[in-house]
Amino acid sequence: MANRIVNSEKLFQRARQVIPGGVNSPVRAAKAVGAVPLFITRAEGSRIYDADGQSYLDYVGSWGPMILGHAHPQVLEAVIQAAGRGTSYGAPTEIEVELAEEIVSRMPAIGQVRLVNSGTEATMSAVRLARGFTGRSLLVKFDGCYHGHGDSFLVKAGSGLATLGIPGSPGVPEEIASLTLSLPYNDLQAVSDLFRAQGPRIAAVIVEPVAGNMGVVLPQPGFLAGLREITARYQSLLIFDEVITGFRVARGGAQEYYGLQPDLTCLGKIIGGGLPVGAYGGRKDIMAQIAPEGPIYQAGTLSGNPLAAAAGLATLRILSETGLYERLEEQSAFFFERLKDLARAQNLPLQVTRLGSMGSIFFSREEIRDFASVQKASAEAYARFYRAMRERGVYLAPSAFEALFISLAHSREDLEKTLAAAEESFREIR
Ligand code: KE4
Repeated sequence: MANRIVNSEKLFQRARQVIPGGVNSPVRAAKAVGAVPLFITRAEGSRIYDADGQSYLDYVGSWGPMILGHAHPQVLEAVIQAAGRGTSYGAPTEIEVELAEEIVSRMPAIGQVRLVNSGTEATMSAVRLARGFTGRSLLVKFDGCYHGHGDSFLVKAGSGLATLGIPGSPGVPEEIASLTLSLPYNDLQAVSDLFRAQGPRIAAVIVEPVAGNMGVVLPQPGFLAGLREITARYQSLLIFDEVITGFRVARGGAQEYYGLQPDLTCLGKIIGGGLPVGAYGGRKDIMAQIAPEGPIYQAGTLSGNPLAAAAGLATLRILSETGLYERLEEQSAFFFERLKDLARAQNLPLQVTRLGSMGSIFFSREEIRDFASVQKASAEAYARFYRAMRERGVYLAPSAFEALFISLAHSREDLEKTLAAAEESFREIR
C-alpha cells in the first residue's frame, strides 16, 4: 500500500514558499531519489514518525548524532534540567568544561578543544588555525570528502554537492578555491607527488579518516599512516575530520581505531547528542594560538551553549558504559552481512562498505575505494531502492552519497524487519 504522504506534501508546498527548496539543508529535499521529503513530527528510539502519522525505522539518525537512538530519556532529562536554568548566558559554564574534559579524555591527540556550533565551524576554524600556525596557505583535501560548506571545502566535495552533481559552488572566489587541492581518496602516491612539488606551501591535509560523504569508503591499509608520515616530514598539519567518525566507530573515534594521532581533530554530531555542537582540538602548542590566548581569531555567541553541552555530555557518558560499542559492532556486522547475502541470493551486484555502525550499499560490480568508483555505482538504482524501502517503512538517506547508521536503539527485530523489506525491495527494483 503506497504510503499516504498528504500532509508532508502540503507542508513541502508551504515550506517552498518561504525556505529555498523547502528545506534548511539541501540533501533533505530528497530530490536525487525522486521523492517528496517526509516532514517528521517526532522520533523515539529507532523510529521516526511523519506528518501523516506513519512510522519508519530510521537509518539516517539525523546524519549521525543519534547513536543512542532518538529521545533517549537521560539525554532528554539533561536538556530539560539545563533549560530550567535558562537557555544561554554568553558566559563560561561548568558543563562546557565537563564536555571538553570528556572529549579530551577520549582522544589523547586532543590536548585542548574549543566548542563551536557545527561541524562546518569546526573545520573552518581548524583550517584557519593550521594556516595561521604554519604560515602557509595551501590545503589538501580528497575528492568526495565533505567538510561542511566553508569556502575552502567546496572543491570536488561529497555529501549534498555530490548528491546534486555540483562539483563546487558559485560564490567561492577563484582566489580561494585555488588554495584547495583535491586528490583521489586512498591515492597516497598522488599525495607524495604533490608534497614533493609543493610541500613547503601546504598548511594541512584534511581527511575524513573513514569517508562518510560519498557513501562510506574505507581507507586502504597504509593510507592514513602515509598521510601522517608525509605531513610530519613537511611540517604540514594532519587534520582528521571526525565529525561523523568521532565516537561513532570507536570510543576514541577513528584515530583510536587506526592508532594514529592527527595534529588537529574536528568533531560534531554525536558530541551534541542532536543539539548544535561542533568542536576542534589538538596539540596544545597549536591550540595556544587561538584567541584569546593567541592571535588567531575564532568566536561564537552560542558556542558551548549549556543545553547543547548537556545533551552532548549525557550522550558521551552513556556511550562510556561498557559493552555498548561491542553491541553496536555485533548488530552492525549482522545487518550488513545479511544484506550482502540477500543481494547475492538474487544475483544483484551490490557492494557493501562498513566500519562499526556506519555503512553504505552501492549498486555496482566494482570494488569501492574512491569517489571515481563510487560514481560508477547506479544512483538511479539507489533511488529506486530508497523509494521501495520507504514504502515498506524503512527510512534511508535520500542520497546514494551518504551513510546508513545503526543505533543502540535498533533491536534485532528492527534489523530483521529491515532485512525483510530489503529482500522485497531488491526484488522489486530488478
Ligand atoms: P555540519 O556543519 O553539517 O554540522 O557539519 C559539516 C560536516 C563536516 N564534516 C563531515 C565529515 C560531515 O559529514 C559534515 C556534515 N555531514 C552532512 C551529511 N553527511 C550533514 C548533512 C547535511 O548537510 O544536511
